[in-house]
Order: sequence, then C-alpha cells, then structure tokens
Amino acid sequence: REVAAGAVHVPDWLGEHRQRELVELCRTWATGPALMRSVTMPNGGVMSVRSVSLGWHWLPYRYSRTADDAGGAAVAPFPDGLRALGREAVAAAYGPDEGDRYEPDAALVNYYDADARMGMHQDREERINAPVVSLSLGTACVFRFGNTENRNRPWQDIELVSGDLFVFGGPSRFAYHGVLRTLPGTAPEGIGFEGRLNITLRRTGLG
Ligand code: MD5
Ligand code: FE
Repeated sequence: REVAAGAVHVPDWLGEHRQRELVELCRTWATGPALMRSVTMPNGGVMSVRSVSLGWHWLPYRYSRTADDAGGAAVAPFPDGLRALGREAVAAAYGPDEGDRYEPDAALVNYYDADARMGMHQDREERINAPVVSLSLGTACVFRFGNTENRNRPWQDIELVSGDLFVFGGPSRFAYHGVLRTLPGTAPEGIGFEGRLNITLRRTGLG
C-alpha cells in the first residue's frame, strides 16, 4: 500500500521463519563489538530507544566507522545477508529495477521496551536520498508518518506489526516521522523476546 508518494507499507512481508532468524541476528549484533546502548543527544537528553549500528555507527547527527559513544570499537561490518534482504525489500515495494540498484551500507537496529518512544524527526545524516528500508519485529507500534515541511500535521498514524516492511523513498525520504507508543500484548507467539525491534537499512553516501 502506498501511504504517500514513495512511502510503501507491505504488511506481513517477513514470514515467521525470517522474523525469528532476524531476532536471533539482532541478539548477536546487540552484544557485538558495539553494545546496544541508549544514545545521549547533544542537549543532554537520553533516547528511550536503545540501538546498535552495523556498517556505519549512527550518532546524532553524523555517522562514524567507530562506536564513538559505546567504547570506541570498530563497527561490525554490514552483513551481506542484509544487503540481499534490502534489495528484496526495495524490489517488493518499487519493483525489480529499483531492487537491483539498491546498495545499503548501514543498518540501525532499534529496541523499544514498553515505555520507549521516538519523537518526530527527519533522517538526514545520509548524504544521498536512497530509500530507507524498515522492518518491524515483536510488539506492534503506532508509527506517525508526517510531512517533509515540519513536525506538525498533516500526518498519518499507522500500526506497524511484526513482519511488516516499510520503504521510505522518493518524495517521502525526508518526511518527519516517529513512534508514538508500542502496543503491549501484540507480539506474535513464539517471537522469543519482549518489546519491539526495528531494523532500518540505509545508504549513507559516505566512504
Ligand atoms: C523505528 N526508526 O520504527 C523507525 C523506523 C530511526 C527510525 O525512525 O530513525 O531509527 S524508520 C522510519 C523512517 C526512516 C526514514 C524515513 C522515514 C521513516 N520517513 O520518511 O517517514 O524505529
Ligand atoms: Fe527515523
């Protein structure tokens, strides 16, 4: 379903097996060279979401090859399997030609406990406007997809459920967006963890 130009929501795109595989991978990434941690913003605020990066380490408001705020270790390489998954995802949203052109080089894994939220923001640390692939696992959430001008209306509130794919590209790439809340009790049976995981794949346009 095209929610806005370039913003495509594909419900239940990941099968049960791939969801469980990704959860296990998230577990290994979260305890890899850079631990999953809460990001402290330049204004001193601490994000309620915890996150870990692959390929390039995300910091407000730049990327680094080292986990500068998480022990300084080299960031784990971007896995080939995620490149393949990203290309499949973009093909599902936009068609095979776009899928073949997609070369993600960074992944950001966000973990939401029952109290975590993400305020309205734009993702603009990347130097180019390649699409962002978003994969949701575990507890569902209310995702707010806004406009490219400011944090205010118009917006659309969309429920993102375990297994859903969302691709943000074209005119929607720099739209404001956030996570209002998670919806406890909505995780599929057997998912193997509490809370919500979101994996985003990006192309940084760096190095
Ligand atoms: C999440 N993560 O559910 C979301 C999913 C983040 C973040 O927002 O920055 O880690 S990614 C949603 C997204 C990315 C790029 C563009 C747009 C949405 N958009 O245009 O709405 O943890
Ligand atoms: Fe974002």
